[in-house]
Amino acid sequence: MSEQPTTNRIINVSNRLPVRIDSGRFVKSSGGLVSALEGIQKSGGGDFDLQWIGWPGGAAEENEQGNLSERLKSEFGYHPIFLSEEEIADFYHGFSNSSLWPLLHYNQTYFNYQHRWWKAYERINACFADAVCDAAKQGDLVWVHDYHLMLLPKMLRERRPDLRIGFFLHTPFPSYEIFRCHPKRQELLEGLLGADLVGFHTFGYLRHFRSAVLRLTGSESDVYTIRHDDAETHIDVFPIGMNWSGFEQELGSERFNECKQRFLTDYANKRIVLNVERLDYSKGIPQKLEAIEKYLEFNPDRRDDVVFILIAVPSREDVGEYATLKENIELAVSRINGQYATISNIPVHFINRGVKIEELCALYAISDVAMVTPLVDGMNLVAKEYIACQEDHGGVLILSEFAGAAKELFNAVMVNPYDIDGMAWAVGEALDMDDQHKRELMEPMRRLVIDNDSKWWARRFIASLVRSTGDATRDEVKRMDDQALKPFAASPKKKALFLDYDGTLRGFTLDPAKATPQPRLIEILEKLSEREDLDIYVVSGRKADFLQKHLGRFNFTLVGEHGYTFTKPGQEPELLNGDADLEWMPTVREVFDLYAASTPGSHVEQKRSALVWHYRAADPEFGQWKAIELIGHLKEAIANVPAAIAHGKKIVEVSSQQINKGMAVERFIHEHDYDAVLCIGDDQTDETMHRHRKMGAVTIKVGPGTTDAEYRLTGPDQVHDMLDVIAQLKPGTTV
Ligand code: ADQ
Repeated sequence: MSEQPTTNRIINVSNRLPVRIDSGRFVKSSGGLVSALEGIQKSGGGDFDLQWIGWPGGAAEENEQGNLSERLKSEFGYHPIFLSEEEIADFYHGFSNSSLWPLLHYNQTYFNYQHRWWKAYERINACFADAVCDAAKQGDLVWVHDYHLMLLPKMLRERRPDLRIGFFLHTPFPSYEIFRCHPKRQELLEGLLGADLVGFHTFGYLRHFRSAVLRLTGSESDVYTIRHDDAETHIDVFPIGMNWSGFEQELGSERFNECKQRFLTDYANKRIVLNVERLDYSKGIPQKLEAIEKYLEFNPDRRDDVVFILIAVPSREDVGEYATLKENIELAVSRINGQYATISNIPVHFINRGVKIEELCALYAISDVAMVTPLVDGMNLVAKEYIACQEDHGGVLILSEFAGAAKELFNAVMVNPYDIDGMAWAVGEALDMDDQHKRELMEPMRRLVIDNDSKWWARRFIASLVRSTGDATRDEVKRMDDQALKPFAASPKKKALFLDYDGTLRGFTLDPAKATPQPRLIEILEKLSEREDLDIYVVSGRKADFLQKHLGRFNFTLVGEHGYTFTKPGQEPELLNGDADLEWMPTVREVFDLYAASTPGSHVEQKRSALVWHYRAADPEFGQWKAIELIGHLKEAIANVPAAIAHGKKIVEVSSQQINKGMAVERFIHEHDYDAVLCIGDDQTDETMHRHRKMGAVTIKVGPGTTDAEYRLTGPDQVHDMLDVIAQLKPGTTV
């Protein structure tokens, strides 16, 4: 995993470059991301050099690509990814905009999927990975944007562990119930988990992401960190801001003033309700038009003086649903205008194209009300831009509760965009609000929007990325390496291996009974059991009969129930401490049975010296809550008895305090005069074995988490590799 960033270079990766090619000429766009990134670049007072990788739009002929690529690199420092017509259809219109976009915006009806699109999505993400790997130097920061590139973080992680990878999702992350519908849900999540840091606009999206990760990959998390395999992905909330420096400059320009004066004359004696958005089904335009219709129906006295300006920028016209939406909007607009136009006023001005920046600013500045009413929206910058432009004019913002911006713009008139009557009523409330009240509402929001602009957003994300390290195992615990095996290689005398089973020799399965040794492990164990200089102990929480059944054929001592039972090769099971006090068991059994009955998917396992409540097959979040509740319950029920409560991996276990793995290890070490000892285990119960580190044992923790062990391995696969090395060591040699 990535080390501390060693360079001050950022590779910014987004589907689109901020430039398009028009008849061989480059037309640069000054979108929000461009301005946001200025704040972190050396040229804008920041610390970083920036390179940008993305698609310049359109389909360039193959023979032109080399030349275009050279020019984009030399003129702008951009690395273009060219797409063919077919790739645009499958990757961009298909997978990205007809498959991902609808689900990310809670629209299952418009969700489409074709396997061909998925293959293109994989392929194009891999092209981006190639380009990043070519451009990135050792230790660079990479910032990946949005849903078009969800597989990229993992692809980069696999190829370039030295990079520090951040991902920001500009759309919502929907509830698990929606996200789970996607046929490639698992792959998409795993793709994102390759990042060191994943950012969202709101805490709600972050919460949904955590829940989807837990349910689809089993990886648990706390508020800011997801732990998976040998790594951690940090997650955090970074609400994007608007491009204040760009707007501030525009608001001070002559062309803006001219425009504003012109509009003030054009709309003299009118009240303006402004609507600006991409023509997208997530923006709730039909619902908004219904509300406008209702307002006009019930307010005949306002039909002469209220104008609803509806600017809808054409978007994704190659996707069928967008064409249908446009037709429906046109129909609704002509119906409303036909019904409610007067001789002196046409109520809805529908403009189906983008407007110039000075026109947009002038409209923001003079409009009495802005209606931002998406059905769902990652953030919505129009709301923030409108507020920023209210320099001397106390406008009112009507804002959908379902826009990410609603989490910040606390003084807006909030509406539910599905409540048509409520929206119509909000229009009246906003238009009739007195001036003093309007200013009181607007001013604090304006300060917030300007202070937290897009540059601030980019700085915060990058600062957080610099701090994030996806390496869960980077602490004082050393990575296990061949050097640590020296005692085993050097000594020809007797040595002992104490091996935990679940999570160490074998990965977890939903049904614990199915976690039996697999062929590679069996092969390695066979080799190990042939070594006469090794005594091998499997020290597990499992019952003696399970261990006997699956490992009894080897020449090992099988220690069960965390040390309560042990079976030497070819002998009958014995008890390590037959005098242990187990009187607490019936009380615990009663409590466990209660929780098993009230938690579907959980069950109780009765051992001779312990009781275990398993919840691996229960709903993960519900299981976790119940486990915490159960532990509280147990602490009261069995206070002052010699029993220990442990919250393990999807289990709660109560076992005798008079028995533990460490005691078992100690006994066997005393019985024999071992020249070297190695203990390895993954969970809390194994920590009692790791105490033998002080006595010179080589101690290894498997997976993330705090430990007393000296070394760490990431999971069972690495354990197998290490055991394989041990099995092949020639006694008395050096490693
Ligand atoms: P969008 O869905 O495109 O972005 P939004 O945040 O509103 O939505 O940004 C639109 C931008 O386009 C604004 O900066 C606006 O000024 C501009 N714009 C809109 N209509 C225009 C018009 N008619 N003429 C000129 N310019 C116009 C996605 C997510 C959002 C998220 C952003 C940023 O869907 O939820 O806020 O990314 O993360």
